[in-house]
Amino acid sequence: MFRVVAILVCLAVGAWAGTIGVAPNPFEREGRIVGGEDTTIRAHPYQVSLQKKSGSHFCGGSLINHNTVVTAAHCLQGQKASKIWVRLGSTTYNEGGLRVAVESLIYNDKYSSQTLQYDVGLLRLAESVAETEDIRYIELAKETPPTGTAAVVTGWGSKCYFWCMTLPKVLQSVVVYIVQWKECASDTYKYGDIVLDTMVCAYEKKKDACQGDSGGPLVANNQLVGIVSWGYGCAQTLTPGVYADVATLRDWIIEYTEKL
Ligand code: 4AZ
Repeated sequence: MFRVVAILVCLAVGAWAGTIGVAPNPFEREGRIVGGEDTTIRAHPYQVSLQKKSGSHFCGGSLINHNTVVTAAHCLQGQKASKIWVRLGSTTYNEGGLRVAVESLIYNDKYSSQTLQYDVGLLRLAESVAETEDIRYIELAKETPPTGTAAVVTGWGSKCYFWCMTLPKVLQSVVVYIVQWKECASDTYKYGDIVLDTMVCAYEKKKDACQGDSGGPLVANNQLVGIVSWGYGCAQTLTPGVYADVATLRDWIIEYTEKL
């Protein structure tokens, strides 16, 4: 999500977020999760791409059972299920694997676009999807891992904050380290009290999630720990990526997976 500093950049580059990955542009460069490397869907088979009908990628997500994807509320606000497609089982967001329609969506009614609390939502797929080597359901973390735990964030989002206007076609991954919300809100980092208890941070110098990774998975010990949510820019010093905290939001996810 764009916040404060990000808003200025957003103004500077116009309606960039809306055209991410699709518009040809004069500053074209390869993009990816900041500081990451090419990976495969087989290494992260729970990762999905949320797409428009046109095939443009707009957010990530994680498959949690045969027909449910967890993503960020801010990826779903103002959207219609009938206008979203999900690509699963492909290293490249633009081809391969399965492309499935969405039957319904919901996001946490406590989600606030001001504070970004409760940034969690669900999609019900129009088809049931079986597990394969390239498609797997991921377990939800029951507890937030301790600060310092290694975690991996993946996605087809931007490689850098300025002048990275196209998205990588190949899935990117990067290792970052958990920072629990209270510590993330401490003077050690730059956010202060805007980091709240439904959030968990993850940090590593010069490595981060970025625009287009939103909604995607932060995974530790083979469990979904976080949902890419927001940050001040990407990979800036002492400004961790901020994620929706799956352990805190787990009861909501389980309840609404049934009600969806
Ligand atoms: C975004 O705008 C976004 N560096 C996602 C993640 C981060 C920043 C922005 C974290 O979707």
